[in-house]
Amino acid sequence: MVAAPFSPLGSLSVYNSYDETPHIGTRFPSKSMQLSRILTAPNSDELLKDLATLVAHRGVVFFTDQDIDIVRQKELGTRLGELAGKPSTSTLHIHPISEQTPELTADVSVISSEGGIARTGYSKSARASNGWHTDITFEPVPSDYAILKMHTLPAVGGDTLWASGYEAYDKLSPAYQKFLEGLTALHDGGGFRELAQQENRIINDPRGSPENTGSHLQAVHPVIRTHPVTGFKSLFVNKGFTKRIVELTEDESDDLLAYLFRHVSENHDMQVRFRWAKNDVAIWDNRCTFHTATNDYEGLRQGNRVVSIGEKPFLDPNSQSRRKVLGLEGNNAVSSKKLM
Ligand SMILES: O=C(O)CCC(=O)C(=O)O
Ligand SMILES: [Fe+2]
Repeated sequence: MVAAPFSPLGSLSVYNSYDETPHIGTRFPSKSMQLSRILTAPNSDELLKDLATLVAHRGVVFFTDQDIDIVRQKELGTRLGELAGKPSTSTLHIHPISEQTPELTADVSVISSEGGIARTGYSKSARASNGWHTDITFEPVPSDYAILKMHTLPAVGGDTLWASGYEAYDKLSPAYQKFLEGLTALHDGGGFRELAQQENRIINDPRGSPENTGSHLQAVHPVIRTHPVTGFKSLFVNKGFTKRIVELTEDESDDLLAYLFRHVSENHDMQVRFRWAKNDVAIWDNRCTFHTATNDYEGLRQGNRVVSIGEKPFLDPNSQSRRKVLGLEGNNAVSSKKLM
């Protein structure tokens, strides 16, 4: 029996939208859908709660040619998490090395081809897939939602890719899933520590939660986490920040992490690629996705990002796989018969 496909749109079904791929990404193609108007609508709480649920299910949601300004973008970041039930102590993230300019504030990250956060550790000669990451997982209380508005773009290139952590979990064999559920991993923001030292910058502190303090920029999280909004299990290690599986030897950890990073970067059936146009907005869920920029362009590319802080990652042993709940076909585990 196949379950009816679940629609997480709720009150947003009045707007035209489509799924970019089966497992990740939904787009609102018309600029008549403006986030600025959703924020001020009489039923804004209902619309924003449904948007938070939609992003939690679909991983990333794209909006076309938005007029939202940075003040409203921050309000959106705050209200999405609040309506989705984040702890009252969680606010917008202040990046450890966020640029502070008069027009912007410490809780806005400037994403720029000119340098800063988005370029830390970048090397032109390195493999493009080295860029896969989930934002700020070195924080003890990491992010729930992130909102990026791109205002300056090259003529061509500079796409962003996202991958689904739900599908990354669901595609593993039951034996491997079970093994990973017993593990935790060390996440480390060493690149930002080094950049702060080189440029003589002070590490901002606290960073959106009373628990996100200090300059060590390290945290231990479960390798598989339960998403508090959807209840689905997601893979929660990323190439950008995860350095070590705590319970394994160094060699075992290196090999396992290498496998999991390849699992994310080489399975393009769990990815979506977005080609930006000026003033497009992407909202993604940092609890159940990975993403990477594409550094294939010439010229200036710039946007403003707001990252909000969610809850401490946890694994609820009774939580379920997304495929199971949605009635989608099972994973790739092979029966012993097929092996013979
Ligand atoms: O520049 C991009 O495409 C993505 C940058 C990024 O990783 C972010 O905004 O979190
Ligand atoms: Fe990022």
